[in-house]
Amino acid sequence: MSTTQQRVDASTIPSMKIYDWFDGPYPARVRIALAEKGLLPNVEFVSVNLWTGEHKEPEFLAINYSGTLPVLELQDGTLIAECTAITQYLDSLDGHPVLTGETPREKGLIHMMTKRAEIEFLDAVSVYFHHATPGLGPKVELYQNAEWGAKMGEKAIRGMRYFDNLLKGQPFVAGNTFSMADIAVLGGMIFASLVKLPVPEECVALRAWHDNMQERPSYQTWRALVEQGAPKS
Ligand code: GTS
Repeated sequence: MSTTQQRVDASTIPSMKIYDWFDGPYPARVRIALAEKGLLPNVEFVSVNLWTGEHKEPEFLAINYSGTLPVLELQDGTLIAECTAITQYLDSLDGHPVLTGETPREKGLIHMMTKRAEIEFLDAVSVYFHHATPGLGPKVELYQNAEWGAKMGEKAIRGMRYFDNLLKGQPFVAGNTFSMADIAVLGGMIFASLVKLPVPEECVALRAWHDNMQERPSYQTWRALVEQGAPKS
């Protein structure tokens, strides 16, 4: 990827709102992308409390039909949900680093690997959390299927093994450059750690990649935001 491009000049980018929850793994993906691109100062975070089920209330469902976080709101009122879509939007604002690819080949690979990270790992951890554990509690978890949740826990572990194998042969999830796909797998690792789904000992390449990811300033910025704790309501 080109290294000649400059970081986004944040002062030229209009302010945005992001509805999220401070330590959520999906919200983490967007917060890390924002930190990578130096855009955190442009964002006002609006807290939606997952634990009290605020995201399932009619007011929030009017913002995002899917009742999930995060959601980006632009100054003209446009609402963009889905981490990949939000990251794509942020990346299209210009600048460096590019997270979603520059060449057609990079864009295709990053899209594929991001989707794969979701299907094989992150979303599976999420289903495990909502079905095989108490999840967000009885007010939010109106239907639970523990057997399905356990299956998805197994799927997530298989996903970890898949990414471990992949990372034996390349430094980043979509090849030689850090991208949105790395952030998606990182989201899986963040969620797995929260729900105590252990990364198999033998996944040495995945663990080494994870160590590298945790050294990135964007990850550390995200962690610092989490450590500030839940926003006062
Ligand atoms: N496909 C969506 C995306 O990529 O944005 C999934 C978003 C998602 O599941 N977000 C979680 C959520 O809203 C937030 S967190 O679990 O990471 O904190 N979950 C609430 C629920 O009830 O499913």
